[in-house]
Amino acid sequence: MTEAFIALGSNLGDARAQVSGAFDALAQLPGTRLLARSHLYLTPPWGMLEQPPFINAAARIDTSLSPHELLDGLLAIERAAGRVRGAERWGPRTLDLDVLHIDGVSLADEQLTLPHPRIRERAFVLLPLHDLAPDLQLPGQGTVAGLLAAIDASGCERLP
Ligand code: A4P
Ligand code: MG
Repeated sequence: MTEAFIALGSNLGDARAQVSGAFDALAQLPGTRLLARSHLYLTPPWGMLEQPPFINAAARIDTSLSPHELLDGLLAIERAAGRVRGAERWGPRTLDLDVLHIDGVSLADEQLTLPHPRIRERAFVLLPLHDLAPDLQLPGQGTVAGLLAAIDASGCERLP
């Protein structure tokens, strides 16, 4: 079993319910256990600003799936949540699941880049990841706590 961290995000429909449902769907992936859920965060849109705010969270899992099998599982969960991939990069979505990091894995190919290349720019990823693993070392990037200390997370609100 290998430990991995997944980012969850939604800003269409009942975003909070989508993210809660996605935690449950992660636990149902073959060979996979959900070890921990972060808090939920209400976050201002990043990248494309003219869209609703997001609900973001992160999950810690362990899994016997390979990295690409895990990605395929996440894409299937997104499809089941009714995600339609539009032309717009960074546009609104019912559910977005990204692999942030898999223990011991660094890779970049057509389908998958690990660790996720934009973690350090994103408070909406670092805040929930910090709930789960502040001391996690991201290969080539430093610790989660160090990365979070270096960015402005003031627009993000932790939900009760
Ligand atoms: N892919 C490569 N590496 C990975 C990885 N580590 N995890 C490939 C997941 N996927 C990875 O994904 C496109 C393809 O990236 C996948 O099919 C996979 O083969 P996508 O989610 O359709 O891409 P995208 O969303 O159009 O672009 P990008 O850059 O991945 O966007 P993100 O990172 O998904 O960002 N603002 C807030 N506040 N909160 C958000 O959650 N999300 C986005 C989308 C924009 N702004 C946001 C949020
Ligand atoms: Mg994605």
